[in-house]
Amino acid sequence: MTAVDTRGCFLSLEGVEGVGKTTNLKYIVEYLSEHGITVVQTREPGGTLSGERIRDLLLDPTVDLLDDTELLLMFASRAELVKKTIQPALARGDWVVSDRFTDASFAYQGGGRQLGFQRVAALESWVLGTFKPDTTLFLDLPVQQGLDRLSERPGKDRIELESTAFFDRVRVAYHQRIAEQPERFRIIDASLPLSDVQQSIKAVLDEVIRQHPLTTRHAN
Ligand code: T5A
Repeated sequence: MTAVDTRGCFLSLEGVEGVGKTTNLKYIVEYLSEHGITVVQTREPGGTLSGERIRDLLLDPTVDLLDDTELLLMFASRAELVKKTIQPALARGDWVVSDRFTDASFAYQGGGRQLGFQRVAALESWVLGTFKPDTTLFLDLPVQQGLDRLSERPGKDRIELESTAFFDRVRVAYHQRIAEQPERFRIIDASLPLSDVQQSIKAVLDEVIRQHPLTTRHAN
């Protein structure tokens, strides 16, 4: 007898600061729910009780961290999230949508902090094995436009205090990841008006829904 794969689907959202991930995460969760899909929404760093404490430490502008410490804490938060939330949800047949995942470590610590991809890949292999999102939506926007969108927001976290050159390296590193794993990524032009961005996201979601016909659906 052929085994039936009822595993849910894991989507991640990536991009440099202010590209609209949080705004569009809400849209994604609503769209999938309207299609009868049970969705677990999460974020990185964070998403678990311990992970949210690690997030507070990572983003606190008064805390000075070594780059290695920052990378290790990202993976500590990720280990908790994957084992306690993401993998159990997928095993139930639920979908998981995460505001950032491991690609952010490649982009921010590997690229932005210039630790290199190899060191991040070693931790990825140790903590996650081969586990990765099924599909990653990369919201792409010139760095300065993203930073401008955040300019009205009061206060900056520890990473938002970085220079434009840092975020330029982050964006380049994301594009390097996309070039290495093109089958997993969908690039969304985040410079367009929100309604157009959401049309592009909807097209990706429709494609992914078609690819996962066996996912358990709830009645609306
Ligand atoms: N990090 C994370 C690492 O360094 N390594 C890692 O491994 C991981 C996982 C997380 C920080 O941690 C770093 C990356 C980050 O620096 P965070 O608070 O989650 O911190 O930061 P961000 O993920 O960057 O979240 P932001 O809230 O800053 O940006 P978003 O979520 O991308 O943007 P959003 O949705 O809040 O939108 C920003 C503004 O733009 C408007 C929105 O209304 C909002 O005002 N907007 C648009 N305006 C015009 N046109 C559109 N299309 C728009 N879309 C949104």
